[in-house]
Amino acid sequence: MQSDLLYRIPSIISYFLIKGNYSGCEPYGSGHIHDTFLIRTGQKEMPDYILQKINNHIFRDIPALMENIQIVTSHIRKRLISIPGSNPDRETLMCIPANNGQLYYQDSQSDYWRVYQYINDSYTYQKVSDVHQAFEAGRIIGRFQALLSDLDANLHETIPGFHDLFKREMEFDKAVMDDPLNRLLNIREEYTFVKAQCDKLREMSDELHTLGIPVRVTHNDTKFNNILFDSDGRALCLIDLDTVMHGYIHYDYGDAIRTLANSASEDEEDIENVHFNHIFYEAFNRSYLQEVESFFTPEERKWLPFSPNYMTFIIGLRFLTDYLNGDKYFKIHRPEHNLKRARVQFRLIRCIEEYQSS
Ligand code: ADP
Ligand code: GN1
Ligand code: MG
Repeated sequence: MQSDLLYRIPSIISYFLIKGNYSGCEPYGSGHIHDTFLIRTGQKEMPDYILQKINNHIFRDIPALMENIQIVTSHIRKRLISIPGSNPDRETLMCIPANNGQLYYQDSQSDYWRVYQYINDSYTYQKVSDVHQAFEAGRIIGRFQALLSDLDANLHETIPGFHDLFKREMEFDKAVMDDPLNRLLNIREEYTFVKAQCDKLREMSDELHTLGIPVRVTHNDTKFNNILFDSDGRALCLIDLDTVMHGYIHYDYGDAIRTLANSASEDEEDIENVHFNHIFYEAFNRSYLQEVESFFTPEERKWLPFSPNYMTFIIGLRFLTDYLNGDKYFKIHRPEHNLKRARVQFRLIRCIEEYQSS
């Protein structure tokens, strides 16, 4: 798929206001959603760029999506400028406009494209390798929320009900009813697990909505590989801002723990390798809680410890629903990939529960 796109890139990139000349490109990263390319200018003094073909089956309103990203990155940039020692060019994404002034370009095949300045000397990881990385992840996610805690803006809901348990359960129930590929017979155990978890997590979900917990600006996709690190192991910023919208801080906290305290990767084949790494969890908490101290409320604290269970379940349920529906949402690389991804998440929930009751 990406090789079909490669030949279109020199023409696409010519519509964006990049500095320097295009000298080559290559597929980049391992996201599940977009097609991402690194664009090289080949000139030392000129930046490189990230070009993305935006998945517009998932994100239906691209102007609204890009408007959210622009609002959020401009606000972060403004805040960073007043913080001594910060480097706004490396600590938030920078959108590069197209030559018609818009932050995206729609080509003759109706595909949407966008460009970010490439943050050089930066790295993403699928798995945490040491305590310092976990600590840095907590710091950068807490800092992201703190920097946005004073943003008063009406953001678009880029994916309605993204982390809504009720909606995700309904989607699962529909997939079970439709069962277009007769896969239901492969998920007997998972089905029972899903129904039991929905009953358990409903209380948290209801209370988030009724307890007066503040709705803030949240990232909503804080998996560990959406954090950019520099070569000294310092976290630079959160990337992948498509789902930045109004939400509860629990979503970001929970999604981060789901990925960084899993001793295996999301794509682990052998679920026996999935364990909850409480050392990484505790390191994350130390820095995260320090960063959010200035705005965090006691009501928010109440559900924080359970948000890893909630988010791990929501993502596992989405993988399982996608498996039943025929793998239409998440890119897969092998048969039963989404089923196996769901099993990893469900096993992780059991490990988290064991840790919590110990
Ligand atoms: P997806 O939604 O498909 O996960 P991302 O926006 O996370 O897409 O981008 C995919 C990968 O591209 C990231 O994991 C990261 O390695 C790289 N990346 C994205 N933006 C930048 C950037 N501005 N600078 C450096 N690397 C980037
Ligand atoms: C997707 O874009 P990416 O790969 O960071 C998904 C997240 C899931 C994640 C699971 C817009 O994230 O919600 O948690 O996969 N993003 C969207 O790996 O659905
Ligand atoms: Mg990503």
